[in-house]
Amino acid sequence: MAPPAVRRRFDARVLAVGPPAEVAREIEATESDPEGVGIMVRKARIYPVRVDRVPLKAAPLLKQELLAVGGDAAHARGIADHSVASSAAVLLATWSQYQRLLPKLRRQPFGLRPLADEIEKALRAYVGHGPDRLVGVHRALTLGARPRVLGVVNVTPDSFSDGGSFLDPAAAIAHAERLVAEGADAIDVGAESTRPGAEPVPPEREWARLEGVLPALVGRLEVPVSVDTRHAEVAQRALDAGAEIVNDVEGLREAAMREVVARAGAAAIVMHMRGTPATMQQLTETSDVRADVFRDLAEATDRAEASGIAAEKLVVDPGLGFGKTPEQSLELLAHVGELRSLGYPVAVGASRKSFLGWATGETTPTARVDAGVAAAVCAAEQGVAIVRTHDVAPTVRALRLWERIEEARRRLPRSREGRAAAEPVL
Ligand code: HH2
Repeated sequence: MAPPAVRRRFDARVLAVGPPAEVAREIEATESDPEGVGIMVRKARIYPVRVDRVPLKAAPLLKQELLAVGGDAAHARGIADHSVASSAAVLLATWSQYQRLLPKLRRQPFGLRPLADEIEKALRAYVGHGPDRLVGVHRALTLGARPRVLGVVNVTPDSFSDGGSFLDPAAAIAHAERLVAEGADAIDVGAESTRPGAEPVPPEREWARLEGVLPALVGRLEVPVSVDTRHAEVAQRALDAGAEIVNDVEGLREAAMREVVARAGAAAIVMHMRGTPATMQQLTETSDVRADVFRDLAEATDRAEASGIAAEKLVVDPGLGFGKTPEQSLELLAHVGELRSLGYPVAVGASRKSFLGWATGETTPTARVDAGVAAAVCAAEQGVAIVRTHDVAPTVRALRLWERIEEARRRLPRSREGRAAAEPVL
């Protein structure tokens, strides 16, 4: 049935607004009472929150309390007939509704108090700006409105996209300098390919490749240097040589690696991977890749903090392409912003990867540059703090445009009330 003909009198327009500051400005534009801006901004958007393993007795109470504040919650049908012991749930509420919900949940039994604490922590982390600096051993990487660009230098014969190009130290150093001139905010140097099925490189050989490059970069570059390694011995040597960040594709799985990072006071990128590069593509089976990656990264960062690494030194990364099918990598990229709920800055590396080829039909890594740039913008839209890329110049150009667009979105509201509303607090 065709919709009825409507004579346009009111110019009804669905507003493409996101951040609270933008909503506040739209409300101000109606000349509404400034007192009301804050109240209304908190009603403008629903924050769906997923929680797992909600006990049978808690789930109906949770739904009831949400309904009482005007929100809702979805959980397993089996909660009603007691055929399940627990359930995942998706909570649907505005900021204003969470403000009323959380104190009520804290007065309830069956684990609803710790659940309220976790929901609050996730919401605060998600809407917050995150830290403004990632402090390495000596130097800091300033984080900001636009993602910082981590330029890749692979001192390897066999990396999937540039293997052999920079095995010669002089070539690697010149490449790193070029990437910094193109706008890289930090340089990630690696000497072991971790592409699917790659031959492991013994730590001595890995360091032998880095030795002629990494210390020279520390001396020459204005930007922090990160070492891409899964070996504690190599990380130690790199940190001794002045690296600031350890980028571990095994997510600080090894106690020895956590000790090295903690002792040095280095920053660390905790990347998600199941198994090892040799086995990971046989480990892609999962019913919910986002839930798995989220939980694994939460556990990995808990372990890291328990080993003495300060929370503000950590960054999380979903590890696109590492033990993931192309569909799973795309799903993770599409929702990468939800990792902000963990409370750490998020890094993502998509450039030239085979899932981009799967999506675009480009079979050679160097033909996937544009797709990698698009992936970086997709990550920027979701509040990712760091993008790791081989293609610094086009990525920086695209992110500069993105930053200008973002500034247009985040122009401050006029009124004091509006500005306060743009920084929601629970
Ligand atoms: N991807 C690669 C290597 N290291 N580190 C993080 N944090 N995130 C990533 O997505 C990531 C990473 C794979 O890319 P590359 O280093 O170019 O390939 P290879 O492992 O073949 O050297």
